[in-house]
Amino acid sequence: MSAHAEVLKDSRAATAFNVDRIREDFPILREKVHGKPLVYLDNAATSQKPKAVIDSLVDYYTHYNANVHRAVHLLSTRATAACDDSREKVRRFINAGSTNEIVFVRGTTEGLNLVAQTHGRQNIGPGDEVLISGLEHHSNIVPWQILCEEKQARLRVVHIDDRGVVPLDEFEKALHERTRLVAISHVSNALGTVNPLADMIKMAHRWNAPVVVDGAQAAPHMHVDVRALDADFYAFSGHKLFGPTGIGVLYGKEALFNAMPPFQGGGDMIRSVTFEKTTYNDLPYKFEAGTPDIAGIIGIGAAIDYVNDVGMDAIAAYEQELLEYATDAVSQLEGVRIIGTAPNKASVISFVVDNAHPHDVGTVLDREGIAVRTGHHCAQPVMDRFGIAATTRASLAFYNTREEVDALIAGIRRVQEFFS
Ligand code: 7TS
Repeated sequence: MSAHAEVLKDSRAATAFNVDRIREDFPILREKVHGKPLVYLDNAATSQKPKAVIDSLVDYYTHYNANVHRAVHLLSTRATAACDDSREKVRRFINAGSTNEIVFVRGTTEGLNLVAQTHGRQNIGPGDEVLISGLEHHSNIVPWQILCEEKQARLRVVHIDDRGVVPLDEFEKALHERTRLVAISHVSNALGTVNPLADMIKMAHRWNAPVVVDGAQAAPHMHVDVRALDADFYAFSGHKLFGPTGIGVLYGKEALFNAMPPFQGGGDMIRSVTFEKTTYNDLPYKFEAGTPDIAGIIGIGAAIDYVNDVGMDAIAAYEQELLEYATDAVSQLEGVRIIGTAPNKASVISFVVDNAHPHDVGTVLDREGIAVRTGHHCAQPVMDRFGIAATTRASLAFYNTREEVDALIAGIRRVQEFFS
Protein backbone atom coordinates (compact mmCIF):
# COMPACT_ATOMS: atom_id res chain seq x y z
CA MET A 1 0.00 0.00 0.00
CA SER A 2 1.39 3.45 -0.91
CA ALA A 3 2.07 6.02 1.79
CA HIS A 4 -0.75 8.13 0.39
CA ALA A 5 -3.17 5.22 0.55
CA GLU A 6 -2.05 4.49 4.12
CA VAL A 7 -2.79 8.05 5.17
CA LEU A 8 -6.13 7.96 3.38
CA LYS A 9 -7.06 4.71 5.05
CA ASP A 10 -6.06 6.11 8.44
CA SER A 11 -8.03 9.30 7.92
CA ARG A 12 -11.07 7.32 6.85
CA ALA A 13 -10.68 4.96 9.78
CA ALA A 14 -10.39 7.97 12.06
CA THR A 15 -13.85 9.21 11.16
CA ALA A 16 -16.75 7.71 13.03
CA PHE A 17 -18.00 6.24 9.76
CA ASN A 18 -17.10 2.59 9.48
CA VAL A 19 -18.55 1.27 6.25
CA ASP A 20 -17.50 -2.34 6.89
CA ARG A 21 -19.36 -2.28 10.18
CA ILE A 22 -22.40 -0.66 8.54
CA ARG A 23 -22.52 -3.27 5.78
CA GLU A 24 -22.99 -5.98 8.40
CA ASP A 25 -26.36 -4.42 9.23
CA PHE A 26 -27.67 -5.14 5.70
CA PRO A 27 -28.16 -8.91 5.24
CA ILE A 28 -28.79 -8.62 1.50
CA LEU A 29 -25.30 -7.28 0.91
CA ARG A 30 -24.00 -10.80 1.57
CA GLU A 31 -25.96 -12.18 -1.41
CA LYS A 32 -24.23 -13.48 -4.52
CA VAL A 33 -25.49 -12.61 -8.01
CA HIS A 34 -24.42 -14.90 -10.88
CA GLY A 35 -21.86 -16.28 -8.44
CA LYS A 36 -20.34 -12.83 -7.78
CA PRO A 37 -20.70 -10.65 -4.68
CA LEU A 38 -23.63 -8.29 -5.10
CA VAL A 39 -22.61 -4.71 -5.92
CA TYR A 40 -25.83 -2.81 -5.40
CA LEU A 41 -25.74 0.55 -7.19
CA ASP A 42 -29.46 1.03 -7.80
CA ASN A 43 -30.26 2.88 -4.61
CA ALA A 44 -32.21 5.67 -6.31
CA ALA A 45 -34.76 3.07 -7.40
CA THR A 46 -34.99 1.51 -3.96
CA SER A 47 -32.48 1.09 -1.18
CA GLN A 48 -31.67 -1.99 0.89
CA LYS A 49 -33.02 -2.55 4.39
CA PRO A 50 -31.01 -2.89 7.60
CA LYS A 51 -31.83 -5.82 9.85
CA ALA A 52 -33.37 -3.40 12.38
CA VAL A 53 -36.07 -2.50 9.83
CA ILE A 54 -36.70 -6.11 8.82
CA ASP A 55 -36.92 -7.09 12.51
CA SER A 56 -39.41 -4.32 13.23
CA LEU A 57 -41.79 -5.81 10.63
CA VAL A 58 -41.37 -9.37 11.92
CA ASP A 59 -41.83 -8.14 15.50
CA TYR A 60 -45.08 -6.36 14.64
CA TYR A 61 -46.57 -9.32 12.76
CA THR A 62 -45.31 -11.80 15.36
CA HIS A 63 -46.26 -10.01 18.56
CA TYR A 64 -48.81 -7.22 18.15
CA ASN A 65 -50.54 -7.34 14.77
CA ALA A 66 -53.87 -5.52 15.16
CA ASN A 67 -55.74 -2.68 13.52
CA VAL A 68 -55.16 0.83 14.83
CA HIS A 69 -57.47 3.43 16.39
CA ARG A 70 -60.37 0.99 16.59
CA ALA A 71 -60.21 -1.14 19.68
CA VAL A 72 -59.40 -0.98 23.35
CA HIS A 73 -57.67 -4.35 23.36
CA LEU A 74 -54.00 -4.50 24.18
CA LEU A 75 -52.61 -5.41 20.76
CA SER A 76 -54.48 -2.58 19.09
CA THR A 77 -53.28 -0.18 21.76
CA ARG A 78 -49.68 -1.30 21.16
CA ALA A 79 -49.99 -1.01 17.38
CA THR A 80 -51.56 2.44 17.71
CA ALA A 81 -48.81 3.61 20.04
CA ALA A 82 -46.15 2.31 17.63
CA CYS A 83 -47.75 4.26 14.75
CA ASP A 84 -47.94 7.41 16.89
CA ASP A 85 -44.25 6.99 17.77
CA SER A 86 -43.35 6.68 14.10
CA ARG A 87 -45.23 9.83 13.20
CA GLU A 88 -43.30 11.69 15.88
CA LYS A 89 -40.02 10.25 14.55
CA VAL A 90 -40.89 11.49 11.06
CA ARG A 91 -41.80 14.92 12.44
CA ARG A 92 -38.41 15.22 14.12
CA PHE A 93 -36.59 13.82 11.10
CA ILE A 94 -37.79 16.67 8.85
CA ASN A 95 -38.21 19.21 11.68
CA ALA A 96 -41.92 19.76 11.13
CA GLY A 97 -43.74 21.82 13.78
CA SER A 98 -46.46 19.28 14.55
CA THR A 99 -47.45 15.68 13.88
CA ASN A 100 -50.67 17.14 12.41
CA GLU A 101 -48.46 18.02 9.46
CA ILE A 102 -47.31 14.43 8.85
CA VAL A 103 -49.62 12.37 6.64
CA PHE A 104 -48.75 8.77 5.83
CA VAL A 105 -49.23 7.90 2.17
CA ARG A 106 -48.11 5.07 -0.11
CA GLY A 107 -45.08 6.96 -1.32
CA THR A 108 -43.91 10.12 -3.04
CA THR A 109 -46.21 9.50 -5.98
CA GLU A 110 -49.32 9.34 -3.82
CA GLY A 111 -48.21 12.39 -1.82
CA LEU A 112 -47.87 14.50 -4.96
CA ASN A 113 -51.20 13.25 -6.34
CA LEU A 114 -52.87 14.03 -3.02
CA VAL A 115 -51.78 17.67 -3.25
CA ALA A 116 -52.82 17.93 -6.90
CA GLN A 117 -56.27 16.45 -6.30
CA THR A 118 -57.07 18.45 -3.15
CA HIS A 119 -55.18 21.73 -2.84
CA GLY A 120 -54.70 21.87 -6.61
CA ARG A 121 -58.33 21.29 -7.54
CA GLN A 122 -59.46 23.79 -4.95
CA ASN A 123 -57.08 26.59 -5.91
CA ILE A 124 -56.29 26.34 -9.60
CA GLY A 125 -58.58 27.63 -12.31
CA PRO A 126 -58.62 28.56 -16.00
CA GLY A 127 -55.61 30.65 -17.04
CA ASP A 128 -53.65 29.86 -13.87
CA GLU A 129 -50.19 28.32 -14.03
CA VAL A 130 -48.40 25.46 -12.32
CA LEU A 131 -44.64 25.82 -12.57
CA ILE A 132 -42.35 22.79 -12.68
CA SER A 133 -38.76 22.22 -13.82
CA GLY A 134 -37.25 20.24 -16.66
CA LEU A 135 -35.67 17.87 -14.12
CA GLU A 136 -38.82 16.29 -12.78
CA HIS A 137 -39.63 12.61 -12.37
CA HIS A 138 -42.86 11.64 -14.14
CA SER A 139 -44.66 11.57 -10.80
CA ASN A 140 -44.01 15.31 -10.43
CA ILE A 141 -45.19 16.04 -14.00
CA VAL A 142 -48.22 13.88 -14.75
CA PRO A 143 -50.38 14.78 -11.69
CA TRP A 144 -50.00 18.46 -12.62
CA GLN A 145 -50.74 17.73 -16.27
CA ILE A 146 -53.96 15.96 -15.28
CA LEU A 147 -54.91 18.88 -13.03
CA CYS A 148 -54.09 21.53 -15.64
CA GLU A 149 -56.10 19.70 -18.30
CA GLU A 150 -59.09 19.47 -16.00
CA LYS A 151 -58.88 23.11 -14.96
CA GLN A 152 -57.75 24.60 -18.29
CA ALA A 153 -54.65 25.84 -16.55
CA ARG A 154 -51.17 25.96 -18.00
CA LEU A 155 -48.23 23.75 -17.05
CA ARG A 156 -45.13 25.89 -17.39
CA VAL A 157 -41.61 24.41 -17.42
CA VAL A 158 -38.27 25.96 -16.49
CA HIS A 159 -35.82 24.07 -18.67
CA ILE A 160 -32.43 22.80 -17.51
CA ASP A 161 -29.06 23.82 -18.92
CA ASP A 162 -26.35 21.56 -20.39
CA ARG A 163 -25.12 20.58 -16.94
CA GLY A 164 -28.57 19.62 -15.73
CA VAL A 165 -29.02 22.75 -13.62
CA VAL A 166 -32.30 24.67 -13.32
CA PRO A 167 -31.07 28.25 -13.90
CA LEU A 168 -32.23 30.32 -10.94
CA ASP A 169 -32.71 33.47 -13.01
CA GLU A 170 -34.92 31.58 -15.48
CA PHE A 171 -36.86 30.14 -12.58
CA GLU A 172 -37.40 33.60 -11.13
CA LYS A 173 -38.50 35.01 -14.50
CA ALA A 174 -41.08 32.24 -14.96
CA LEU A 175 -42.92 33.24 -11.77
CA HIS A 176 -45.72 35.78 -11.97
CA GLU A 177 -49.14 36.64 -10.56
CA ARG A 178 -50.88 33.70 -12.27
CA THR A 179 -48.44 31.16 -10.80
CA ARG A 180 -50.66 29.33 -8.35
CA LEU A 181 -48.31 26.52 -7.46
CA VAL A 182 -44.69 25.44 -7.90
CA ALA A 183 -43.74 21.74 -7.94
CA ILE A 184 -40.04 20.98 -7.84
CA SER A 185 -37.71 18.14 -6.90
CA HIS A 186 -35.15 18.60 -4.16
CA VAL A 187 -32.74 16.21 -5.91
CA SER A 188 -33.05 14.85 -9.47
CA ASN A 189 -33.24 11.07 -9.73
CA ALA A 190 -31.89 10.95 -13.28
CA LEU A 191 -28.94 13.36 -12.91
CA GLY A 192 -28.36 13.87 -9.20
CA THR A 193 -28.69 17.67 -9.40
CA VAL A 194 -29.46 19.28 -6.04
CA ASN A 195 -31.75 22.28 -6.47
CA PRO A 196 -31.21 25.49 -4.45
CA LEU A 197 -34.58 24.91 -2.83
CA ALA A 198 -34.54 27.57 -0.13
CA ASP A 199 -33.87 30.28 -2.75
CA MET A 200 -36.52 28.89 -5.08
CA ILE A 201 -39.10 28.75 -2.32
CA LYS A 202 -38.35 32.37 -1.33
CA MET A 203 -38.84 33.44 -4.94
CA ALA A 204 -42.13 31.55 -5.27
CA HIS A 205 -43.43 32.97 -2.02
CA ARG A 206 -42.90 36.51 -3.29
CA TRP A 207 -45.73 35.64 -5.68
CA ASN A 208 -47.70 33.85 -2.98
CA ALA A 209 -47.28 30.56 -4.81
CA PRO A 210 -47.06 27.54 -2.49
CA VAL A 211 -44.25 25.09 -3.22
CA VAL A 212 -44.64 21.31 -3.37
CA VAL A 213 -41.30 19.53 -3.04
CA ASP A 214 -40.60 16.08 -4.42
CA GLY A 215 -38.09 14.95 -1.81
CA ALA A 216 -37.83 11.30 -2.89
CA GLN A 217 -34.09 11.53 -3.64
CA ALA A 218 -33.18 14.00 -0.91
CA ALA A 219 -34.54 12.42 2.27
CA PRO A 220 -32.13 9.42 2.13
CA HIS A 221 -29.02 11.55 1.56
CA MET A 222 -29.20 14.87 3.42
CA HIS A 223 -30.77 16.73 6.32
CA VAL A 224 -34.21 17.93 5.36
CA ASP A 225 -35.60 20.77 7.44
CA VAL A 226 -39.02 21.71 6.12
CA ARG A 227 -39.22 24.75 8.36
CA ALA A 228 -35.81 26.12 7.38
CA LEU A 229 -36.74 25.55 3.73
CA ASP A 230 -40.19 27.02 4.35
CA ALA A 231 -41.60 24.26 2.09
CA ASP A 232 -45.38 24.18 1.91
CA PHE A 233 -45.56 20.49 1.04
CA TYR A 234 -42.77 17.90 1.04
CA ALA A 235 -43.18 14.28 -0.12
CA PHE A 236 -40.83 11.30 0.21
CA SER A 237 -40.88 7.48 0.09
CA GLY A 238 -39.98 5.03 2.84
CA HIS A 239 -38.47 2.47 0.49
CA LYS A 240 -35.72 4.82 -0.69
CA LEU A 241 -34.97 5.70 2.93
CA PHE A 242 -34.02 2.11 3.90
CA GLY A 243 -37.60 1.47 5.01
CA PRO A 244 -40.34 -0.76 3.59
CA THR A 245 -42.19 -0.32 0.31
CA GLY A 246 -45.78 0.89 0.37
CA ILE A 247 -45.21 3.70 2.85
CA GLY A 248 -44.30 7.34 2.38
CA VAL A 249 -44.82 10.74 3.91
CA LEU A 250 -46.54 13.91 2.84
CA TYR A 251 -45.65 16.91 4.96
CA GLY A 252 -47.92 19.93 4.62
CA LYS A 253 -48.22 23.15 6.56
CA GLU A 254 -51.08 22.81 9.01
CA ALA A 255 -52.97 25.86 7.72
CA LEU A 256 -52.85 24.49 4.18
CA PHE A 257 -53.89 20.97 5.25
CA ASN A 258 -56.77 22.44 7.26
CA ALA A 259 -58.03 24.42 4.27
CA MET A 260 -57.92 21.41 1.93
CA PRO A 261 -60.79 19.04 1.20
CA PRO A 262 -60.16 15.34 1.93
CA PHE A 263 -58.42 13.16 -0.66
CA GLN A 264 -60.25 9.85 -0.21
CA GLY A 265 -63.35 9.02 1.81
CA GLY A 266 -63.63 6.08 4.17
CA GLY A 267 -62.96 4.84 7.67
CA ASP A 268 -60.77 6.78 10.09
CA MET A 269 -60.97 10.05 8.14
CA ILE A 270 -64.39 11.01 9.53
CA ARG A 271 -65.70 12.37 12.81
CA SER A 272 -69.34 11.52 12.18
CA VAL A 273 -71.33 10.14 9.29
CA THR A 274 -75.04 10.36 8.52
CA PHE A 275 -76.66 9.93 5.13
CA GLU A 276 -77.20 13.68 5.09
CA LYS A 277 -73.79 14.87 6.14
CA THR A 278 -70.30 13.73 7.08
CA THR A 279 -67.86 15.74 9.16
CA TYR A 280 -64.18 15.04 8.82
CA ASN A 281 -61.61 13.98 11.34
CA ASP A 282 -58.82 16.18 12.66
CA LEU A 283 -55.41 16.30 11.06
CA PRO A 284 -53.61 14.21 10.07
CA TYR A 285 -56.33 11.52 9.96
CA LYS A 286 -58.49 13.57 7.58
CA PHE A 287 -56.09 12.47 4.83
CA GLU A 288 -55.67 8.86 5.94
CA ALA A 289 -58.79 6.98 4.87
CA GLY A 290 -58.93 3.26 5.57
CA THR A 291 -56.58 0.93 7.41
CA PRO A 292 -53.10 2.35 6.99
CA ASP A 293 -49.97 0.37 6.17
CA ILE A 294 -49.35 -0.29 9.86
CA ALA A 295 -46.24 -2.42 9.32
CA GLY A 296 -44.93 0.18 6.88
CA ILE A 297 -45.44 2.99 9.37
CA ILE A 298 -43.59 1.01 12.04
CA GLY A 299 -40.87 0.16 9.51
CA ILE A 300 -40.28 3.74 8.40
CA GLY A 301 -39.90 4.69 12.06
CA ALA A 302 -37.26 1.97 12.48
CA ALA A 303 -35.51 3.21 9.32
CA ILE A 304 -35.37 6.75 10.68
CA ASP A 305 -33.95 5.45 13.97
CA TYR A 306 -31.30 3.59 12.01
CA VAL A 307 -30.34 6.59 9.87
CA ASN A 308 -30.19 8.79 12.98
CA ASP A 309 -27.90 6.27 14.66
CA VAL A 310 -25.50 6.33 11.73
CA GLY A 311 -25.87 10.12 11.56
CA MET A 312 -27.10 12.10 8.57
CA ASP A 313 -24.06 14.40 8.60
CA ALA A 314 -21.74 11.40 8.45
CA ILE A 315 -23.85 9.83 5.69
CA ALA A 316 -23.84 12.98 3.59
CA ALA A 317 -20.09 13.53 4.00
CA TYR A 318 -19.24 9.91 3.18
CA GLU A 319 -21.50 9.84 0.13
CA GLN A 320 -20.06 13.10 -1.22
CA GLU A 321 -16.56 11.63 -0.94
CA LEU A 322 -17.69 8.45 -2.70
CA LEU A 323 -19.50 10.42 -5.41
CA GLU A 324 -16.35 12.42 -6.08
CA TYR A 325 -14.28 9.26 -6.26
CA ALA A 326 -16.74 7.65 -8.68
CA THR A 327 -17.09 10.79 -10.79
CA ASP A 328 -13.30 11.03 -11.18
CA ALA A 329 -13.04 7.37 -12.10
CA VAL A 330 -15.87 7.41 -14.66
CA SER A 331 -14.59 10.69 -16.15
CA GLN A 332 -11.25 9.04 -16.86
CA LEU A 333 -12.81 6.34 -19.03
CA GLU A 334 -12.51 7.09 -22.73
CA GLY A 335 -15.75 6.76 -24.65
CA VAL A 336 -17.88 7.30 -21.57
CA ARG A 337 -19.81 10.51 -21.02
CA ILE A 338 -21.41 11.55 -17.75
CA ILE A 339 -24.88 13.05 -18.19
CA GLY A 340 -25.53 15.57 -15.45
CA THR A 341 -22.55 17.63 -14.30
CA ALA A 342 -24.17 20.11 -11.94
CA PRO A 343 -21.78 21.60 -9.37
CA ASN A 344 -24.06 20.47 -6.58
CA LYS A 345 -24.97 16.79 -6.90
CA ALA A 346 -26.04 13.90 -4.70
CA SER A 347 -25.30 10.19 -5.09
CA VAL A 348 -26.14 9.70 -8.78
CA ILE A 349 -23.91 9.13 -11.81
CA SER A 350 -25.74 8.77 -15.10
CA PHE A 351 -23.61 7.97 -18.12
CA VAL A 352 -23.60 6.75 -21.71
CA VAL A 353 -21.00 4.46 -23.27
CA ASP A 354 -20.07 4.93 -26.94
CA ASN A 355 -21.41 2.15 -29.19
CA ALA A 356 -23.23 0.37 -26.38
CA HIS A 357 -26.93 0.65 -25.61
CA PRO A 358 -27.57 1.25 -21.89
CA HIS A 359 -29.67 -1.91 -21.76
CA ASP A 360 -26.67 -3.93 -22.95
CA VAL A 361 -24.41 -2.10 -20.49
CA GLY A 362 -26.80 -3.06 -17.69
CA THR A 363 -26.90 -6.67 -18.82
CA VAL A 364 -23.11 -7.03 -18.95
CA LEU A 365 -22.77 -5.34 -15.54
CA ASP A 366 -25.42 -7.66 -14.10
CA ARG A 367 -23.32 -10.67 -15.13
CA GLU A 368 -20.57 -9.15 -12.95
CA GLY A 369 -22.97 -8.91 -10.00
CA ILE A 370 -23.40 -5.14 -10.42
CA ALA A 371 -26.95 -3.78 -10.19
CA VAL A 372 -27.56 -0.47 -11.96
CA ARG A 373 -30.65 0.99 -13.57
CA THR A 374 -30.80 1.59 -17.28
CA GLY A 375 -33.48 3.43 -19.23
CA HIS A 376 -35.13 6.83 -18.97
CA HIS A 377 -35.50 6.63 -15.17
CA CYS A 378 -39.11 7.87 -15.34
CA ALA A 379 -37.72 11.22 -16.47
CA GLN A 380 -38.19 11.13 -20.24
CA PRO A 381 -38.06 14.94 -20.63
CA VAL A 382 -34.57 14.88 -19.08
CA MET A 383 -33.44 12.32 -21.67
CA ASP A 384 -35.03 14.42 -24.45
CA ARG A 385 -33.14 17.49 -23.22
CA PHE A 386 -29.84 15.64 -23.76
CA GLY A 387 -30.97 14.08 -27.04
CA ILE A 388 -30.67 10.51 -25.76
CA ALA A 389 -33.19 7.75 -25.10
CA ALA A 390 -31.61 6.34 -21.99
CA THR A 391 -28.61 6.28 -19.68
CA THR A 392 -26.98 3.82 -17.34
CA ARG A 393 -27.31 5.08 -13.80
CA ALA A 394 -25.22 4.14 -10.79
CA SER A 395 -26.77 5.49 -7.61
CA LEU A 396 -24.94 5.29 -4.32
CA ALA A 397 -25.86 4.77 -0.69
CA PHE A 398 -23.76 5.01 2.46
CA TYR A 399 -23.13 1.25 2.51
CA ASN A 400 -21.37 1.39 -0.87
CA THR A 401 -17.57 1.37 -1.02
CA ARG A 402 -14.69 2.52 -3.19
CA GLU A 403 -14.06 -1.14 -3.99
CA GLU A 404 -17.57 -1.35 -5.42
CA VAL A 405 -16.94 1.73 -7.53
CA ASP A 406 -13.74 0.04 -8.76
CA ALA A 407 -15.85 -3.01 -9.68
CA LEU A 408 -18.18 -0.74 -11.66
CA ILE A 409 -15.24 0.76 -13.55
CA ALA A 410 -13.88 -2.71 -14.34
CA GLY A 411 -17.38 -3.70 -15.45
CA ILE A 412 -17.64 -0.73 -17.82
CA ARG A 413 -14.23 -1.67 -19.27
CA ARG A 414 -15.58 -5.15 -19.89
CA VAL A 415 -18.59 -3.64 -21.66
CA GLN A 416 -16.25 -1.63 -23.88
CA GLU A 417 -14.19 -4.72 -24.77
CA PHE A 418 -17.40 -6.55 -25.58
CA PHE A 419 -18.75 -3.87 -27.88
CA SER A 420 -15.50 -2.63 -29.43
N1 7TS B 1 -39.73 11.45 -7.45
C1 7TS B 1 -38.45 11.12 -7.64
C2 7TS B 1 -37.42 12.20 -7.75
C3 7TS B 1 -38.10 9.77 -7.72
O1 7TS B 1 -36.83 9.44 -7.89
C4 7TS B 1 -39.10 8.77 -7.62
C5 7TS B 1 -38.80 7.31 -7.81
C6 7TS B 1 -40.41 9.19 -7.39
C7 7TS B 1 -40.69 10.52 -7.32
C8 7TS B 1 -41.52 8.21 -7.20
O2 7TS B 1 -41.35 7.57 -5.99
P1 7TS B 1 -42.32 6.35 -5.58
O3 7TS B 1 -41.69 5.80 -4.35
O4 7TS B 1 -43.65 6.94 -5.33
O5 7TS B 1 -42.29 5.40 -6.73
N2 7TS B 1 -37.65 7.07 -8.57
C9 7TS B 1 -37.25 5.92 -9.09
C10 7TS B 1 -36.04 5.80 -9.78
O6 7TS B 1 -35.25 6.72 -9.94
N3 7TS B 1 -35.89 4.55 -10.21
O7 7TS B 1 -36.96 3.84 -9.83
C11 7TS B 1 -37.81 4.69 -9.14
